[in-house]
Parts: sequence; C-alpha cells; structure tokens
Amino acid sequence: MTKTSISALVVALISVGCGGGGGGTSNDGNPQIVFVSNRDGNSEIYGMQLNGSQVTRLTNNSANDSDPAISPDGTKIAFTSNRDGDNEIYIMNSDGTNPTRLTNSPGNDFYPRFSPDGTKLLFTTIRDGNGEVYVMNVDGSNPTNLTNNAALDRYASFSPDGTKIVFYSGRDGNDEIYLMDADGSNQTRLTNNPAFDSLPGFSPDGAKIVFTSDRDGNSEIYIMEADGSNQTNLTNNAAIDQSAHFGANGKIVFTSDRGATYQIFLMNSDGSGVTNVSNNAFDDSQGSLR
Ligand SMILES: [Ca+2]
Ligand SMILES: [Ca+2]
Ligand SMILES: [Ca+2]
Ligand SMILES: [Ca+2]
Repeated sequence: MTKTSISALVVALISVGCGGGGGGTSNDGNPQIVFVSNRDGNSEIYGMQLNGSQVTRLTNNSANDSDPAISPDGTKIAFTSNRDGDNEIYIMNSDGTNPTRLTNSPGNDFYPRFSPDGTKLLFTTIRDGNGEVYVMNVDGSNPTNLTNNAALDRYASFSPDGTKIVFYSGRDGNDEIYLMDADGSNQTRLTNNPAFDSLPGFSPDGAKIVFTSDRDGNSEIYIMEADGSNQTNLTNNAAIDQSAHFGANGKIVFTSDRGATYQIFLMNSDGSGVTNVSNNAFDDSQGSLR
C-alpha cells in the first residue's frame, strides 16, 4: 500500500476506534504491548514485549481485527472484529485462544477498554442511532448506556481508581474530550478548541490525561492535567502522531508515520525517549500498553 492510502486507512480507523489500557508491568510471559498490523495481509492483532521482542500474531482470519486492549492482569485481550458481519466486541486469552463474542447488536460496537479491576469493559456502540459509551460486565452481560444523548460519544477509558471515565464527544459542536463519573453522572468538558481532540486516556497515577489533537496543524500527542489545564504538545513532529495510551510503567505508547510506514512508538510522559518498538516495513497501529 502507498503511504497515502494507509493515511486514509488510519483516519478511517480513528473514526471507528483505536487502542489503550493499563495494569501490571511484570514480564509474566503475557504481551506488554498489543497492536494491529497488516504484515500478514489483513488487519490482525499482535502482542509483543516492551522492547519489541516476542512478536506473536494473536488473530488469524480474513476479517478486520482491531482496537486491542490488554486486561490489567495480562491474561485477556479485548478487541473489535467484523468477523461475524459487523463490528462487535470480542475477548480472547492473551495467547489468542478462545476468542468469544461479547456483543451482538446490528450497529457497530468497538473500542473496548478494561476497568482497573478487570471485571468490566467500556465500549462504544451506535446501537441507539448515534455513538454512545456503554459499560458491560466482562462476560458481556448487563450492557448499560452511560452517555445517552443525541451527539457522538466515543472512545472511553477508566481512571486508574475506576471512579472516572474520560471520553470523546461532539455534543458541543466539535471534537472535544469530556470527563464523567463511572455511573455516567457529572459529564464535564475538558478541552475547548476548534480542532480535533480525541482518544483520551489517564496516566497511571490518575493526575494526567494523554490525547490526540491536530490543533497545531497536524496530528500530535498532547498531555494535560486531569482537570483539563496545562495542555501540552509532546510530539511536535510533522508526521501523523496519534492513538496514545499510558501503561502502568508511566510510558506512553503511540502510532506515528514519521518513518516510511506507521509504527508503534514508546516515549516518556514528558515526550522524551521516543523509541520505535515495532520497527518493520509494514504498517502497525493502535498500540495498547498494560
Ligand atoms: Ca484479520
Ligand atoms: Ca450519544
Ligand atoms: Ca476540539
Ligand atoms: Ca505530528
């Protein structure tokens, strides 16, 4: 694929969903990073260690598999797939065995994110006619609409203590980041910028939120305090930098096309120490770090 067509692909993926997560950092044999790659001919989910070693393909079918998130204990991976017709939420063991469908609705369901205790999954669904943030038990039971309004609501992640949820909404006329309590109450806007602001995720101490914005002319990774103050550009690069998520070790994983293809990068929370961890000729994206 050309770089231009991949750029369009990743923009399309952003509109449907991207990665995130939190949890332990011990090297217990489970993947530390999960991501999406087309290296084997179509969109599949892969796992690897923090240094890019032990790359393992975890899905193997012709459908579009995307949006991977690792459970806090590292044993499960939630993801999105259209293998049964339209996008639904699935869960599998971290070695790729036993993929199980958790949703079954005619609209797209995507972007699963684990609660800190691993018992619940946030996800986005259009089953009610526009994007809403739902929460369900990790077995798929009791799906509950948390946002419940006429605008687009998407891409939700829990705070490390499980009491808050940060998410994207278009309810105030453009793409902004919002915070709410875990039961959907107290929905509050954190960004207020005419540009695209989306894909938010908390730092492991809950003090900061990382997100993607194009307010400085192209897609960059930003960080802000959890109250929305002190919004700072971490990447400052002419390339497309997007889809950032913290791990429990305080590192940020993100996707960038600053090389010849889209690759998975790690950096420190101040933007230093940028390292290409996937480092191959194919497009890799939607990295999620536990
Ligand atoms: Ca596939
Ligand atoms: Ca809505
Ligand atoms: Ca905005
Ligand atoms: Ca950039």
